Amino acid sequence: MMTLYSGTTCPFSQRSRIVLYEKGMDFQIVDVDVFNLPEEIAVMNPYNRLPVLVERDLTLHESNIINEYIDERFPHPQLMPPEPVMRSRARLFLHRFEVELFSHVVTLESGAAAKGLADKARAALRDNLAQIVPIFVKQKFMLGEDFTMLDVAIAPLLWRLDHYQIQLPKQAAPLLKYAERIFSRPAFIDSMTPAEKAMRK
Ligand SMILES: N[C@@H](CCC(=O)N[C@@H](CS)C(=O)NCC(=O)O)C(=O)O
Repeated sequence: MMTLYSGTTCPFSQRSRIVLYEKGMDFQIVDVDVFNLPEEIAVMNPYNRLPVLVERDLTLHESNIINEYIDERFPHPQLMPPEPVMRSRARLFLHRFEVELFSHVVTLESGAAAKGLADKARAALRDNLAQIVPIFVKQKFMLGEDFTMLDVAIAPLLWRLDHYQIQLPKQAAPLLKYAERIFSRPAFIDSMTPAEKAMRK
């Protein structure tokens, strides 16, 4: 059985929890306090971060790498596009999310960020999210009509917009509607910890 070491408030861990619940197979989640990491995490992940996935003699870190492994191991429902061109486009998007969005999420998550830095991170997130709004005027999910790994990757950020004190302009309504579509999925609801549920009214 797979075991996921997951931070109870960690957006990257939430990504992997969403994938596990979307697949509907047997797994175990070990809740970890991100601000008080047990020593075993450093043994499993040289960067001492969550999430970490263990299955028999395989130990993985990095949420996107963990998620692709789960997707290949349990192919239904498939979350990465099946065909090589779309698959590589999806990977490029995932990379851009990390550079343009989640680098700023990391700043906000590290409670130690100075106020100026945190405000810059909020502004960058607001502006970069505003740029993807037109996608959702035309389609239901990031890559088209189906829920994919890209929707998994961005969902924890969309859930935390109020929690991070990010205010999007009125024109972002299609993005917020898209977020609601993700939030209503049973796997998304099941993936949340009590601390995450409390982040949004
Ligand atoms: N790029 C990593 C980011 C993981 C990450 O930053 N995890 C945070 C919690 S949300 C963590 O473990 N922080 C503990 C620390 O840095 O001491 C991923 O996608 O898994």
